[in-house]
Amino acid sequence: MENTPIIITVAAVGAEVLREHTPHIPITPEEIAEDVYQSYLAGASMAHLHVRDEKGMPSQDKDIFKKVTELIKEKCDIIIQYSTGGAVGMDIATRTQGLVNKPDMGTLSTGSLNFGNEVFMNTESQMIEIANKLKNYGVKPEIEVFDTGMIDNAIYLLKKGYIEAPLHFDFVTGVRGGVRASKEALEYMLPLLPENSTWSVAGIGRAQFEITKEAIKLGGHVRVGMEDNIFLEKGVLTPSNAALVKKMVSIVNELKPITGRSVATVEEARKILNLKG
Ligand code: KMH
Ligand code: ZN
Repeated sequence: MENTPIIITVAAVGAEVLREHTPHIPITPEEIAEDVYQSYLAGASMAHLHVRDEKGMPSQDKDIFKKVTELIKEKCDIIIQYSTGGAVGMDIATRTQGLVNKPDMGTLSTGSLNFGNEVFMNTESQMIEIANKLKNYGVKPEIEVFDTGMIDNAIYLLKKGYIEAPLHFDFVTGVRGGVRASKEALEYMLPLLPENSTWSVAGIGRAQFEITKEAIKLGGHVRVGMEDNIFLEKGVLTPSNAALVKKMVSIVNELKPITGRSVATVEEARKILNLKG
């Protein structure tokens, strides 16, 4: 689609960033919901959600997910996407328990990767287990690609019927040991995607705004948020996720004379992603 509106996803929390890294990371259900709402007002049409326990540590508790989802839905109709990745070391049952709440989307990482000194594990049988759960609950997957070979694993799952086209991919670029946050890497991966796929790009740390600019020019969608990057500028912690979304919106608008693309509304995003209204 020419001039396809740009879906901005806000990845507000993640599993790795703690209060000791930034005092601004939202932790409680109320804090997460409010920052997601402010991000929606700024231009985000999808929320990639992780949740935290009362101590601020990563959790995949289905009741906390439910609470956060209800609080967000009281405020706005942003597309809700749950992480099934959780934090490294969690088992699949723990990671996927929230799907019972039937969010609009859920992530599906199609391969394993080093995360520092640990491994984010997604073996073939684990991927299939997550894909089956997504299917059973009627939740559309977002395929998380941390490295190039993970595209082929997604194609394998598609051919075997565990997931259905059209697929939506998110390239999480710039994790050390995974695919680089570079235009060249995107140009290598894009032709590998199955026909009619949609895709977005996330960049870790400083790469967040550099690589999302490239994604916009190449026709993709973007993800920003404190899960991936806690800085608004060099050395300046972002006061909120909404501030990162606002910065992304200003980049979209700066590039508009070249791309003709605007920020997608929730309605437009649902249409692009083939999601029910
Ligand atoms: N926290 C990472 C280990 C996802 O949300 O699906 C996994 C992750 C991917 O964040
Ligand atoms: Zn995540």
